[in-house]
Amino acid sequence: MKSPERIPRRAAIQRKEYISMAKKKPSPKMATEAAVDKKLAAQPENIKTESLAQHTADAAGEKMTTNTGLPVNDDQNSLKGGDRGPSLLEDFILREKITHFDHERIPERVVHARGSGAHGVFKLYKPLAEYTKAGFLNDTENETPVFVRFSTVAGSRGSTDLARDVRGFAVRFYTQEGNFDLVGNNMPVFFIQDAIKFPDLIHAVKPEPDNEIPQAASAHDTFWDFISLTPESAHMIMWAMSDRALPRSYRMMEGFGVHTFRLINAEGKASFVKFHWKPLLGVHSVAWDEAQNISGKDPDFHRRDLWDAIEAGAFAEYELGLQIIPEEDEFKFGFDLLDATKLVPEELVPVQRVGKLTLNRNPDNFFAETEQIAFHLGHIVPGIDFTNDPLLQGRLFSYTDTQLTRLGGPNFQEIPINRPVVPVHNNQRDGFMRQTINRGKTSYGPNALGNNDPQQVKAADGGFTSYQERIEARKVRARSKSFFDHFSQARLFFNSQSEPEKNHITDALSFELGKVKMLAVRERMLGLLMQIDKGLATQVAYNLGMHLPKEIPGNRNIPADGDPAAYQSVQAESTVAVSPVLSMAGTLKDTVKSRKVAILAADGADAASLRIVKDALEAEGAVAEVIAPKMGVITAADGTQIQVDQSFLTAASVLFDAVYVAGGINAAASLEAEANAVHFLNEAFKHCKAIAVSGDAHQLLEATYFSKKLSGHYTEENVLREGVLAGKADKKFSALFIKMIAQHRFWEREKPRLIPA
Ligand code: HDD
Repeated sequence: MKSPERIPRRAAIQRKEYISMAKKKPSPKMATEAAVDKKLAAQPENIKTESLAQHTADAAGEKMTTNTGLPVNDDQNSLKGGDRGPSLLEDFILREKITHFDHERIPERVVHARGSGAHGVFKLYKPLAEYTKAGFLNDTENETPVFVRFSTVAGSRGSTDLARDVRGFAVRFYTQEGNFDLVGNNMPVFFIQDAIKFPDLIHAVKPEPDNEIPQAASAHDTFWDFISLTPESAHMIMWAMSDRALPRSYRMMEGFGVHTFRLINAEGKASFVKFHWKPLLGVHSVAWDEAQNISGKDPDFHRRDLWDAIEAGAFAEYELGLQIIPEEDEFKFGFDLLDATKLVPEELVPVQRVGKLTLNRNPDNFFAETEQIAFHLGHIVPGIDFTNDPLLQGRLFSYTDTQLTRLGGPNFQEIPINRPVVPVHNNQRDGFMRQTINRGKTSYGPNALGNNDPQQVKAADGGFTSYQERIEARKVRARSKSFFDHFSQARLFFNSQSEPEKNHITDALSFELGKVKMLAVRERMLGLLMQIDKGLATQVAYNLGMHLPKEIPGNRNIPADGDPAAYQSVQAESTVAVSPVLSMAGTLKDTVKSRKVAILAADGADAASLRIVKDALEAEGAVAEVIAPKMGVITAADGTQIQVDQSFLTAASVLFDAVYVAGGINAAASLEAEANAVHFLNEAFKHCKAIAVSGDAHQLLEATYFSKKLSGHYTEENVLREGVLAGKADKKFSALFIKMIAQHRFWEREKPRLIPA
């Protein structure tokens, strides 16, 4: 096979110049400039960063010019007839600046508008030649550059990160055979089975069209009206109402390709495949009350978390998992592999972990990279192909189509973040904003004038060929009979949850339906829930002050001439009754890396007890911040000064994973007098977080509403059950606190429901 020409040789040189230029900037440097230098020099280089460098500009140390390169003398004042006179039309500098500004905005994505991106690399553990000929899935030597964009679905570009919503998990691999995009979500199934229903689903969940309310929320009438009439959504609704819809961090959620795809090996043999991403920090979520608070305190919480972690070198890591299903097994599951409302239980087909994705570099420019990346399910490489999943098939149209409006024309693939790392040659030409200068007379094929270039590529040399699936069918507008089991996996998911997770689903449904004004919609939803789990429906009905309905709502997604009976749900049981991996209870809980811990302190704090815990946390990779009544420094009991990171005005317990109260009797007395400090602890307790209090600060603990509810015996066993530790702050204390934080949350605290805050 002809080895692919690597464009970025020039880029590599330019990038080196760019980096060394940045390193050589004139001194003395501002602190921020020095930070930029450091970042540039630290950027991991790969073929994609090299190609991006060709298009990257840095104004540090440069003179200002217009867009035509004219040095600008005065960018502060417009050209006027007299210093108090009218501005002149002649002022091309004013016009250029304002015109560009006037056109800075592009349409936000119609869904997944709110997102955050990061660069990284993918490294394969073992060649997968048995299943696929895809080059990047056979190359264990080289890392494949990637760009990932995480997103929420329903909210606008400026909406909160903490909405109850599905999260997008879109990964682009810049492979030597072109871009491969895995455009997935953090949930393995979807609301609908056929892409033709996507506009209906999205119109229902987006803010209502008359008053554009509510923003980034599914808790309103139109969404639940649609869902209550669409039983195929039942399984996804269980996921969306679970804590999976409230991730603690993009770095702590799973990803799924959702559809069944195909892998094809060099012999042309195909297997079905489901793609998974497994985060190495485990799968963790926040509480709903906490999410709502974070939305006010820091609506950029997830974006900031990802950015800060990467800046601090705590790179986000996920393993790529594959569930491979031989073609012969297509019909052995009792559900249809082409139905995107179904997952393949890991008990039936284990997930093989085949490689690791590491997100190690923040974008240089949000708009240029994160906003302009144009993902598409149809960006595939030889060795990977589609199936007939009707949701997948419709997506194949939608993604390119939407970019034409969003990015303004057919040349969006030339935007630097969208360019593959291999050369592009074809006979497509012109259009708005064309960048490439195509030489030669021919832009058609066949041609004799130009040697018939560019040449098509033989399959044996890497030319893409579609999998030759045999199809013999009538052309029909129809839904397969095998798609009508709407409830078995919704039940499987619910039954697989821990008790606290089940309670959260009940609460979420009660909250969402509590926001629905139309009684008939709530009633229909209860009818739908009854088909998933009677106990769940009964509890939600109780919370809503309603009775279970006598009538079960049917499926209303029926064609005009369709027989309603033929479209109703088929009652079935899942072959697997419980799938423990669907619960987050058993996820990895072995690290505090990048977790945020608030250390409450005040003047008179015991410096030793503060430092011993802070050092121990930082040694394990956690981030500890000192929170005090005011900014600046506090003076410890021994006279040393301790830097304060935030005051109670800007900090809040919801922005941390755990709280530690440093010792010092006087400091504890000051904190006790500070209502915000007591609230900090109460709220952390409410959200089931790890709390540790140094022995002589016990009086602050006693000021909380929860201290009387504790056993008062801070043995390891009690502490790991209750999540509250008090005692002498020493090495053992710190180690126990770290163990508690790694547990993530003490959800059992919610059981007696004793928590106001
Ligand atoms: Fe989609 C964006 C994921 C069904 C139409 N989708 C989009 C993004 C993600 C997904 C992660 C954001 C990509 C980015 O960060 O730029 N979408 C999914 C998943 C689906 C799904 C996992 C079901 C399994 N989507 C789906 C259907 C349709 C679309 C059925 C249309 C028929 N999706 C779009 C879109 C978007 C999009 C309108 C908006 C912006 C964009 O594509 O680039 O084309």
